[in-house]
Order: sequence, then C-alpha cells, then structure tokens
Amino acid sequence: MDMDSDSQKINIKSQEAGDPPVPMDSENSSAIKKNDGKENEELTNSMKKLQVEESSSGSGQAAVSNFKRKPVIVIVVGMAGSGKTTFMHRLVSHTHESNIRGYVMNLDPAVITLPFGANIDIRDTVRYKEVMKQFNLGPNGGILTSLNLFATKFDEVISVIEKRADQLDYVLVDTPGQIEIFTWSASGAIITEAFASTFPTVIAYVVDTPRSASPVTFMSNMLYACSILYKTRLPLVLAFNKIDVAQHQFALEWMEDFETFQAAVNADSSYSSNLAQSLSLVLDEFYKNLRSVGVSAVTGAGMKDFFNAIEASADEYMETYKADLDKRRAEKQRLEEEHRKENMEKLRKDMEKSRGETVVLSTGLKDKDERGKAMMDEDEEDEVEEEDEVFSEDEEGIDEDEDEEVGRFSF
Ligand SMILES: Nc1nc2c(ncn2[C@@H]2O[C@H](COP(=O)(O)OP(=O)(O)O)[C@@H](O)[C@H]2O)c(=O)[nH]1
Ligand SMILES: [Mg+2]
Repeated sequence: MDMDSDSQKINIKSQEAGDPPVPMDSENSSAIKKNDGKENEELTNSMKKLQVEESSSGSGQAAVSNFKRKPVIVIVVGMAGSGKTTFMHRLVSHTHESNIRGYVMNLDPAVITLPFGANIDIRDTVRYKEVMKQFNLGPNGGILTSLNLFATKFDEVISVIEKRADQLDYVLVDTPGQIEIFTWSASGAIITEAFASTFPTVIAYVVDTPRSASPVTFMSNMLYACSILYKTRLPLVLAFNKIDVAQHQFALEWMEDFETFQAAVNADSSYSSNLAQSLSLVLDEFYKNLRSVGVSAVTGAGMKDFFNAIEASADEYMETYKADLDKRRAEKQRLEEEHRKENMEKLRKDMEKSRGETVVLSTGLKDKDERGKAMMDEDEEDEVEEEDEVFSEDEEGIDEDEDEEVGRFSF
C-alpha cells in the first residue's frame, strides 16, 4: 500500500502543514553531462551540489540541529486495564490545575470514548474497524496494523509538535494495551525513535498495583517493563497505579531487597524457584535504572511525585540518552561521509575515462528506482479506493475542533 499519496493527509487538531522534505534530485545525482574544456569546474560544481543535496535530504540530521529541551514527551504504556487512560485523564486535569502547558495524544485506535480531549488522535486518521475488515484481521492485529499505518505518517505529527514546542511543557501520549507494540513491532520503534530524536522522551510504565500483589504477576509485569526499557533505551518511570485500592509498599520492598522478593516467590509454590531466582537477579539490575512512584488515577494521589520523576528522567535523558543518540548519529554520519567520498572518487574516475561522453553512474540505482516507481504507480491505482475508506478525510470538521481543544490548555 502506498502511503505517500496526497489524498491521505494525517488529521491533526491543530494542523499546520509541515514543510515537505527536500527531495534528492535524481536527475543530477545519476547522470552528469560534461562540457568541453570546463570539465573540472563542472565536476566540482556537480559535486558541491550533490553534497548540499545529500545533507539537506536527511531528516534525521535536521532533527539533531533542531533538538529542543521542551516539551518532554511522556509515553504512557502498560498492560490493558492497568489504568493508562484513566491515568492520562488525571494527568490532563493536573496540568490544567497547575498551569502546566500540555498537549494530549491518543494512539489507541480501538478506544470508543476518551475521558479527555485529545489534540492528536489516531482515530481521526486510521479507522480501526475498516483496517480489520480490509486486512481480514482480528482485534489485536487490527490495532497493530493501524499503528503501523499511522507510524508511516509520524513525521507529520512530529512537525506539528515542533511548531508548537515553545508553548508546550509536556506531550502526554496514551497507547493501546498491546505491549508488544513497544517490545517488537516496527511502529513502536518508529514512534519512540521519532519522538526521542527530537524531544526529551520518557516512558511511564503504569502498573496495576493490586493485581501485582502476587510475586509471579509482579515479576512478569516487571519483565515487560524491563524489555521496554532495554528496547527503547529511554528513561522509565514505574507508576504504581490504583494505590487507593492497594498500597505499593510491598513492590518497593521487593525492588529494594531482592531476598525479600525471593522469600515471597518461594512461598508461592506454583513457580519454579530456580527460574525465579535467576530472573530476580536480572531484575535487580533493572531496578537500578528507573524511578518508581505510587499514584492513583482515581484519587489523584502521587501526581507531584510523578511529575518530579518525569523531570528527573528528562534530565537523565539529556545527560545519557541524548549523548548516546548523538554518538550513534555521528558514527552514522561518518560512515555516510566515507561512502559519499568513495562514490565521488568513482564518479571522478568514470568522468576521466569517458572524456566528454555522458556519464551514467554504474550503481544501477536509477533503473531500479524507475522500475520501483512504475510498480508503485500501478499499485496506487488499484488501491486508491480502498485507502479512502481506511483514512478519514474529514479535515474541515477537525479544524473546527482545533480551537476548542487548544482552548482547554492554558496558552
Ligand atoms: N480503584 C482504581 N481504579 C482505577 C484506577 N485507575 C484506573 N482504574 C480502573 O481500571 C479500569 C481500567 O482503566 P483504563 O484507564 O481503561 O485502563 P487502560 O486499559 O490501561 O487504558 C477502569 O475500570 C478504571 O476505572 C485507580 O487509580 N484506582
Ligand atoms: Mg486505554
């Protein structure tokens, strides 16, 4: 399915068209004509041009120079039913009361009603039921595919937030309960990386505290959180929710002293104590890398602690994650630069050899591109109708909502 056709603009309730990325000029990069006598000058100019185009075409590089300290992105994840949406609602109320400027995003395509007004809502762009029908999927696959479709348009979401960055302290993101989105699916990686390469980004992992009172459930929940931490490499805050029903003291004790946890596991005869012992050693290391707070989405307990933990994590992001990201970027850039130099050298040799003839780079890329494009065009014609059903194009209605949604925030 071709997602780039103009007819499927993402619907965002504060839409301002993002600048389109500067495309590489394939004519110039694949074939260069030489004029008599001036070949050296021509060659130098062409090379300069190529260099400029290369550096302006990488959106990732642009993101590095645009990196902003605010807003902090808070991605709320956790098992289905742990209280993510209710917690989001509580966070939104807290931001209103405390004059914190927030933006709210819903990434759950299957939710029927939201207790808060979302500024950006996946449901405005992807129709989950249509996705299920068209791709013949069950509810779980429908949610994953909807997120994959949305992820292909995520650069637009980022550019909307970038434009409002000066007016925002936080962007709060609600997600579906399918935790595998963030542990192995492509869309989870695309979404978190897109956020994290532009803004400080923190994961808030919501735990259903009363349900985690059994050591086995607690461990499996922590293993999920652990895999999200290592997969995303982002700072993580554990929000022990529903403390109005059960206090999270037991969890803090288990995390602090792993012998207490082992004693609890051993008392639970349903679990192999050997496995539990090795796993609790792994988790012991994991606990050192995160912050935990007890919260209640229902009573509002723990909100201050939660935001303090988010601020501390955002600082940690700037110190460690950002440095790591920059290092990886610099390495990528270095490799690209090397590759580019090699290509330039090849081009120079080709031009010297051809002496006045038209030179076509021998990479075969141009042919491939054209073949690929021809195939895409055919596909596009077949699929246009289907896609119209999947994507809502009711942009006018959305614009009307804009003022109302933004009005809920204090800026
Ligand atoms: N007692 C209590 N119930 C909560 C709390 N947070 C959420 N819930 C309940 O947990 C259920 C699932 O909440 P929901 O926000 O839909 O969870 P999600 O699937 O993670 O988005 C709902 O019935 C909520 O009322 C809380 O802090 N305390
Ligand atoms: Mg929810």
